[in-house]
Amino acid sequence: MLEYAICRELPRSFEACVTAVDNTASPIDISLALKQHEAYVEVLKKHVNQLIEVPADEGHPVAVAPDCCFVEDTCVVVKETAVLNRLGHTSRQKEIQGIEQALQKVSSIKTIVHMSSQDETATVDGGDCMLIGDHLYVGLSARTNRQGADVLQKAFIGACKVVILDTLQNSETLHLKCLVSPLNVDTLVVCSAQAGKALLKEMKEKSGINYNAIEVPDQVPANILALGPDFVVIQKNFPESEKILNEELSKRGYKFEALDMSELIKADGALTCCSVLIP
Ligand code: CIR
Repeated sequence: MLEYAICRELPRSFEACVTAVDNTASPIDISLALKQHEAYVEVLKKHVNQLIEVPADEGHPVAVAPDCCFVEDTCVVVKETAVLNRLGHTSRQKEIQGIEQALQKVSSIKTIVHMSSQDETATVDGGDCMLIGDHLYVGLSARTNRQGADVLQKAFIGACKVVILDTLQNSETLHLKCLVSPLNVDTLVVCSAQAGKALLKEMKEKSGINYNAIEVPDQVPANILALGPDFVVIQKNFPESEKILNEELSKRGYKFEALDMSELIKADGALTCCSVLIP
């Protein structure tokens, strides 16, 4: 069982969040968003020993607070070290306040590095970072830059191998984990679109690891949340991808639950983004 997870309450101001990707999406239904987030937290409670819940941050101007439930972007944790990111969108940079206290409650974390004190031009969103075994993949994107990847590389020296990926840079994709997410150390779920294929190719080439891939046609359900060795959370409402995941996960002996995250998707959130998992 996972030892810790950090999540953050959804602020009422989440209602004002807009999608960067699809500006035709209908407005966020805040009551439904709160219910969907609550259901997500309930699943975490069942699969994690200690859940650290950070209160919502309603104290900032509207542009800052709404995204604070997407805690994944605020930090990267590898073994005994946590890096508090300098987030790629200036409106989100204050979200690390509150997360530092949560990280201090994790007994396995001995060092907390503030990215901003290492390089004030560095930016990283945790959604661009994916730890698989002892490889930390860092996708350079509109949110994550080379300086940010360098700070991670230095902070995690001896703890993992940092593999920097370039493929996202020229794509419309917000984050690395919008296209790919790990089921376990050997197998990834990948969006079968061209951008997903290109990313998987780069990961394999740069790591020398021949990952198995479960390909799904839609981008949103390519983001799964693996909670421990045999349980996975997947997205509801994407029938074609859900059918593939259902078959592939059952075949591999995984149990899973499908969650409807329609209102969080409207703010470009998915499954991994609402928690930081610490083994
Ligand atoms: C943003 O644009 O930063 C948020 N509206 C969405 C962040 C989602 N984060 C993630 O998938 N890791």
